[in-house]
Amino acid sequence: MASINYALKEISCKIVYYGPGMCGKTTNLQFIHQRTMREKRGNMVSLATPGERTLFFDFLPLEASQIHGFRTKFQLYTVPGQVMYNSTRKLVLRGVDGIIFVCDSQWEKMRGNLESFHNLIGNLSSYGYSLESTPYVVQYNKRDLPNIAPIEYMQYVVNPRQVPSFESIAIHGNGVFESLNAVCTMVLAHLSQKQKAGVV
Ligand SMILES: Nc1nc2c(ncn2[C@@H]2O[C@H](COP(=O)(O)OP(=O)(O)O)[C@@H](O)[C@H]2O)c(=O)[nH]1
Ligand SMILES: [Mg+2]
Repeated sequence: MASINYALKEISCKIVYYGPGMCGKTTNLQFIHQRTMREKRGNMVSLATPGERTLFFDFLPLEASQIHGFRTKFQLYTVPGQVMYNSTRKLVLRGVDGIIFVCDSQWEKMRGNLESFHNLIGNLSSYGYSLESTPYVVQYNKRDLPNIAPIEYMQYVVNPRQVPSFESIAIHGNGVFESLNAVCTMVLAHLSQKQKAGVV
């Protein structure tokens, strides 16, 4: 959950890019890192795992929105996609504030998308979290490829709750900041609701 540092007047939120291997999670982070002013971001750090990499970096959004005088800071993480790394995936979800569920739009990846979606639900529940209580958006990536499923079909498969969704071409940056901004806005609204309710 978001950590609030009263001394520094800073709120830190954790955003996780979740989805099957090779769907474009790292590409999202790389694009954001490239396009964010140096003073607004920390270093992008790669934690190497044998086959794939989990990445995170500190990120201060350009708006640097002040909520009741607090600076907001977002830490973006990706998870390793392959089935064998489930313990790492679970660990990265610990304390998550918001999720961008990234899908690969190619027809042959539909099963992988759905498996990853169910894996997300299962891993969240191991911490007592759920999609109902966690702000998240869905990103339909690789819209530039020829063999892609229509959005309506993908919505039916991986977005039963009809949360905000975005088409993207992460290699060119299309839809990347749109997805990030949407989830960050949802996370801050969620936090402010909890504050009002006296939960944090
Ligand atoms: N054509 C196309 N390729 C993409 C897109 N996004 C990512 N890729 C490619 O897909 C591969 C896997 O991307 P990566 O970000 O490493 O996936 P991850 O495993 O989810 O982190 C890389 O070769 C990327 O260049 C996209 O929107 N369109
Ligand atoms: Mg990756």
